[in-house]
Amino acid sequence: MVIAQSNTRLSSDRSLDRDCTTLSRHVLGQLKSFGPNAQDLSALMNRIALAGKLIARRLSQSGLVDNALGFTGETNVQGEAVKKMDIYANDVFISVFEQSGLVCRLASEEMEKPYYIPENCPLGRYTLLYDPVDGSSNLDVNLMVGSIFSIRQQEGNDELGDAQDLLQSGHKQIGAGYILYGPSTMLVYSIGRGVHAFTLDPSLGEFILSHENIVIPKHGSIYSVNEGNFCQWDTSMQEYVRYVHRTEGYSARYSGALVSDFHRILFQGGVFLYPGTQSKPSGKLRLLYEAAPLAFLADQAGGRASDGTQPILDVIPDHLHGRTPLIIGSSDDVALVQSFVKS
Ligand code: P6P
Repeated sequence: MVIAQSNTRLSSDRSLDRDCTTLSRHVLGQLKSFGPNAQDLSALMNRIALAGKLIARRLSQSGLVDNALGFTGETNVQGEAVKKMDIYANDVFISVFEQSGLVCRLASEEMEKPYYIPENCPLGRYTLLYDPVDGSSNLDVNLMVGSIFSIRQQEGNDELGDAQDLLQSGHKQIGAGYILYGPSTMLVYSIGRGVHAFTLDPSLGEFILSHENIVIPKHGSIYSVNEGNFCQWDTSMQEYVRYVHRTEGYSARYSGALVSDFHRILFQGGVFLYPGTQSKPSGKLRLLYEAAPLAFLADQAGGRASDGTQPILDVIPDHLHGRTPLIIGSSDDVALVQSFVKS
């Protein structure tokens, strides 16, 4: 049979084209370039995707694999009990980047100091900051967890080896995103040109574009906060929650995993809050690898992220594991929370 020679497709099936919109192709499309910088960023996102696939695989088997779950018996720099999956996921990111030639440092919630790529490995100019498993308390009960990442460029040559150049505002981020390990594994990212979501197709072993140019609704019915801390909050936060309690149209959703709660708000609107408390005025969430990357996404998707008095992206950390109160989500809902802080 002779197939007519033409430059048009023979089938009108568009799903093939969608299935070919992989993460690396999308990044190059976003940058409209095939130059070395674009190729590096595309390769870096691909390595993050590989980390996500390895962690998703481990999570899917964790109930059946000896020593996959539970605590290590150690505590991390945050003073939190470390789970075996925290360590596994942390090492996954190191393993996928160590020989990549794309990064010079890896900074993680699980490591007091950044991991410097060894001299016998190729060096790159990016630094990856990440929370390898966000929502660890959900691990042993098979609930949603995620990984959060932030991409920065090294500035200067860090001659003291203390990564002081990382202590800059969130505006310095080149890109950011997260991987959500849920019913499907999704990777959501931005490199400053909108927010896009990819869904892992296990049969292909590829993240395929599923949602492009995501926009957070200006308002949503969801408010997401751990009300168990109510009595420790500043009165302004207590007043906001009292307002919500007496106003129709709100629904409380709180999963114990920031990535999961933010992901819902990214698609459906609403607001997530983790305020400071009297004993911990800076709250619990870490700025550089939790709040700032999600604030980057929120900003790109038309939402907002604040520490209650200023945009999260403006906040300059005083150290690598600095914490911040976080109010993030729909622009109208974040503004409403802030109005209570002002009053
Ligand atoms: P709490 C998980 O440990 C985490 O860092 C976030 O993912 C989550 O939003 C928060 O802590 C939950 O903290 O105090 O409500 O259990």
